[in-house]
Amino acid sequence: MTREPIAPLDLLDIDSLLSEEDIAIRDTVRKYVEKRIKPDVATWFEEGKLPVRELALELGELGVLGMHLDGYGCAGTSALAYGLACTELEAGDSGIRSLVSVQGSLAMKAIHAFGSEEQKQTWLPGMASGEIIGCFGLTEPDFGSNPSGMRTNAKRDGDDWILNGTKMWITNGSVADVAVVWARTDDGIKGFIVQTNSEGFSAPEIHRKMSLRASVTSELILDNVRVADSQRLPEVSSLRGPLTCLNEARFGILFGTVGAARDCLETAISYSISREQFDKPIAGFQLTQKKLADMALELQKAMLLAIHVANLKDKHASNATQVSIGKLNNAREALKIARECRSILGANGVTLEYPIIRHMNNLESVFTYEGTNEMHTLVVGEALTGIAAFR
Ligand code: TGC
Ligand code: FAD
Repeated sequence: MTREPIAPLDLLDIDSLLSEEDIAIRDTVRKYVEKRIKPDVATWFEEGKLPVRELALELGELGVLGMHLDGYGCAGTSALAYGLACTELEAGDSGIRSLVSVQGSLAMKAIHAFGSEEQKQTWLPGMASGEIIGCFGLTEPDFGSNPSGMRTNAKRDGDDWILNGTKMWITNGSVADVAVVWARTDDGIKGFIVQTNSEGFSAPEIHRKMSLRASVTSELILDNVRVADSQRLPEVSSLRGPLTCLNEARFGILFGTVGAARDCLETAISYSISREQFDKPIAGFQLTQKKLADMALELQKAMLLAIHVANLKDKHASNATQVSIGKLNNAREALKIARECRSILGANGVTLEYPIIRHMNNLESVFTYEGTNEMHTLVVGEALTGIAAFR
C-alpha cells in the first residue's frame, strides 16, 4: 500500500522547538532564497561569477548581515534566528551563506568585539546595510590550520603602522571595501581595518575553483600598506581575536550545512519518487529507502545538535568545544548526504540541472574552511583528554 509521505524533512517535528518569531524570520529568508537565489545560482556557479554588491544590498535590506549583533544598525536577533537564516541561505548555496558569514560573523564581529567606539560607528551601520563589504584575512599561503605561524607583519612607524604580507583564500577579498587583516607585531597578533583602496593593497581573484564557484575568493597582498593607529582594533593582541570571530562563523556553519543537505535530500526524495526503473519508482526499492532513511536521520540529528548549541549560546552558556563538535559533525554528515543523494540521481546527479553536485562540491570547501575536519577532531580530542595534539 502507498501512503502520502508526511512532512518528510521534519519527521521529528523539530519546528515545534521554534518560536513564532524564529519561524517568521526563517520563512522570510526562505522566500528570498526561493525567489532570488535558486533561479540563478546554477548559472552563477557555472560561470564562476556572483553579483556580490547587488546581493549584499539585498541581504542588508533583508536584515541578515550581522543580524545577531547588537546596535549599530544590526538587528540583535537570537543566535537561533541567525542560525535558521544560515540554514535557508545555504539551502540556496554555500556561497551565499559564506557571503553573509564573512560579512557578519567575521568582519563585523571583529569590529564589534574588538573595535573602538569610533570604529564601530564608522563601519558597522554601512556593513549591516550591505553598502560596505568586508572581508577577513587570517589564512596565509603557508599558514592555514596553524594561523599562529603567520608571516604578515605590522611595524610601528610614528602614528601609523606599515603592513606587509600575503593572505590567501579570502572570501569577498577582491570586492571588499574594507579588510580586517590579522598581522604579527612586536606585541602579539593584532587586527587592522584596512581600506582596500589603500596604496600597496591589492586582491587578485583566485580562479579555477571547482567548489564555492558562486563566491568570490582572493589573495590579499599587502605591500608596505600604511594604516593609521586609529584603524588598529584596540581590544585584542593575540590569536584570541580571530578565533573568537571564527567561533561565530563556525556556529553559522552548524546550521548552514543542514540547509545544503536538506536541499539535496528534498531533491533526491522527489526524484526517486518520479524516476522509474524496472517498472517502478526507484523510491520503491529497499536499497533506496535505506539511503533516504539514513540521510533523514542524520539530517534531523544535525538540526537538533545545531538547535541545542544555539540554545546554549542564547543563554550565554556555549563554549568553543561545542561549536567544534557541531562543525565537525554537521559539515561531515552534510557532505556524506550530498554524495549519497548524488548517487540516487544517477547520471542526472552529475549535472547542474539539479542542485546536488553544486552543494556537494561546495561542501568540500565547508569541510575544510573555518577549521578543517581534522582541526575540530583535535579540539574535541583535547577536550576529552586534556592533551593538545595539534603540534
Ligand atoms: P592556542 O595557543 O590554543 O590559543 C591562542 C589564543 O587563542 C585563544 N583561543 C580561542 N579563543 C576564542 N575561541 C577559540 N575557539 C579559541 N581557541 C583558542 C586561546 O585562549 C589563546 O588566547 P590568549 O589570549 O591566551 O593568547 O592556539 P593554537 O595556535 O594552538 O591554535 C589552536 C587551533 C589549531 C585550534 C587554531 O589555530 C585553529 O582553530 N586553527 C584553524 C584555523 C581556522 O579555522 N581558520 C579559518 C580561517 S577563516 C575562514 O576559513 C573563513 S571561510 C569563509 C566562510 O566562513 O564562509
Ligand atoms: P592545511 O592547513 O595545509 O591542511 C591540509 C591538510 O592537513 C588538512 O586535511 C588538515 O586538516 C591537515 N592538517 C594540518 N595540520 C594538521 C594536524 N596538526 N594534524 C592533523 N592534520 C593536520 N581563510 C580566511 O582567513 N578568510 C576567508 O575568508 C577564507 N575563505 C575561504 C574560502 C574558501 C572557498 C576556502 C577553500 C578557504 C577559505 N579560507 C579562508 C581558508 C581556510 O580557512 C583554510 O583553507 C583552512 O583553514 C585550511 O588551511 P589550508 O587550506 O592551508 O590547509
